[in-house]
Amino acid sequence: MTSATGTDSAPPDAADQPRAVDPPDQPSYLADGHSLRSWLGTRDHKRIAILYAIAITLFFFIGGMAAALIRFELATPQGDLVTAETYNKLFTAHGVIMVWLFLIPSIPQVLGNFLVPLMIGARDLAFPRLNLASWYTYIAGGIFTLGALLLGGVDTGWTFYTPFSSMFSNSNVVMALLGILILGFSSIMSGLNIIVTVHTMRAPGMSWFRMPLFIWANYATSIILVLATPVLAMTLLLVGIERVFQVGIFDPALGGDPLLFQHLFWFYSHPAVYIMVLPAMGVASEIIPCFARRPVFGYRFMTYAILGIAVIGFLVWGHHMFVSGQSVYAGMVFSLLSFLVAIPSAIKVFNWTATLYKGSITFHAPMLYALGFVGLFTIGGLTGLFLAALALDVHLSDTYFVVAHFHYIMVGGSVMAYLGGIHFWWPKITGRMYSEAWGRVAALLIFFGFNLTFFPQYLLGYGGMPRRYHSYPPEFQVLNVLSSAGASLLAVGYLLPLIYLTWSLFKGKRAAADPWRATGLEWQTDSPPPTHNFAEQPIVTRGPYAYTPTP
Ligand code: HEM
Ligand SMILES: [Cu+2]
Repeated sequence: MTSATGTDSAPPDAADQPRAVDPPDQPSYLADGHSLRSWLGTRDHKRIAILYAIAITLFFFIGGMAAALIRFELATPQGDLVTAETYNKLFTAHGVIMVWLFLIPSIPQVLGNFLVPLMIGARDLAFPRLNLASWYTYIAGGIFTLGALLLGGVDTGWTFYTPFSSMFSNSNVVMALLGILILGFSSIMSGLNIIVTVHTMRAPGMSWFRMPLFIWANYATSIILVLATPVLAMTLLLVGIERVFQVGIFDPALGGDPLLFQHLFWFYSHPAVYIMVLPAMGVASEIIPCFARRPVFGYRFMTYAILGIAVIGFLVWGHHMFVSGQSVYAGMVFSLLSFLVAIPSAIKVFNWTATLYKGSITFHAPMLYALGFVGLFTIGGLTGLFLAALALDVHLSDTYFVVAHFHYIMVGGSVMAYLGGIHFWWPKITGRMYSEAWGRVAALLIFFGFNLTFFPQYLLGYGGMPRRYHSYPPEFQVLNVLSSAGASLLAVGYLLPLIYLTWSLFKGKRAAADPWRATGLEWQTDSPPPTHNFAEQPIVTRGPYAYTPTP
């Protein structure tokens, strides 16, 4: 391996003193064709990552608009802005878009697609055409799903509980189910691609335990994607069949079993929450060592924890059904198993913290996001334990407490990490530096706005405010107003990166190959990388995270 090793004791200082940039000897992937065709027909994983980035950003802001309307409605106790029915359609649109069109593809399809080959020293993913097919499938599913949500709407919630969804709802359920079904195929294609790539395309010397944790995280996520998504596809298909052909599957009036739906749905959807958070953990594991100038504490344990989460995550789905009427004994087992899944998560939090210990920490924008991720994920995880306690969940189930719990993990955790990763790898992806000052302002604003939005929701839920209603008793108004105010700040916080990152594309300083003095393979090629990633095949001679602290 070349250079990079010599400089790793210096703190990252890219924003303050950019290093000289050597002229690249090969044209970058961005310069390799400028026509629309060269983008829409590309097989380059880096370009496909950008196609994904554009699409998910669009969906993120559409989903965000639904959230804004929800928070406007909840600023007053009366249901005065929209009707109850429209409100149902709004939270369904918000949930469906954010889960399937944004969170599931976000880190794996954008950062994973771009970085997995670079980080393991490969020229591309194993199946470049499948990669492009996955993007087109995603777009087709996205158009279908969005069409269902906007043309008439869907009022079932993102969970599509039967028999309401299969027999009683008068909304666009079948079209939405088909859209999500198509999106599932995209997930499976990409999952397979990553699995085969990690198995077969690693550079010489890159043994399993020399792989960066981001690769481990994406690998484990891909296994979940491939194993769990077919269950969702089948379940949605069954709902559609019951709805269209009146075959009794879930509706008790036709001889079906509504709990069967909940079992099948959560058998996918609990593992799916780890699809959303494992890649985020991978991002944090790259950023924290770099800005603490310390190797990850307990690398092996981190890999075992990732695998542990992926496996145990398949065994806890029944914790979503404590009040559904499932047997108490099943509930006890699911409660115990849910506590178990917290152990590997806690190991990770402990190890990130221990990585910081005695490090030379600098608070650049990516690090602010990564630290925000750790804190908010921890709060989300701990409140998950409240919910996993059988008796407590009887009180908290279907309240705002649950809403706060999963937003702390999925928004405080995954979205923070996604933004952290975008900031960390932005110089590599685009070849440009963004304004560090604005980066820090946005990270702090998002952190503050996030907490103001969602912390009051824990209190509301604990006080008994149920989720999914468009009006509420007046005593809940103060906390709801705080939450809506926080949401406004958060919206500004999310718009800021859109502005200064776009600006940097045209006016930002040119980025060096390794502006943060990071040690991963992806930093050893140009910024932005040439089409085939590396001028010569990298040979790996050491583990990841060869950082040493500055005295
Ligand atoms: C320490 C690990 C975790 C535990 C013990 C845990 C526990 C729980 C429990 C018991 C519920 C059901 C509450 C109810 O409906 O009454 C729940 C809901 C939920 N959790 Fe977690 N959770 C954990 C981690 C996560 C993670 C990592 C995510 C996402 C990335 C997540 C996302 C969700 C979502 C989306 C829901 C609500 C789904 C809905 O009803 O719409 N959880 N959690
Ligand atoms: Cu769960």
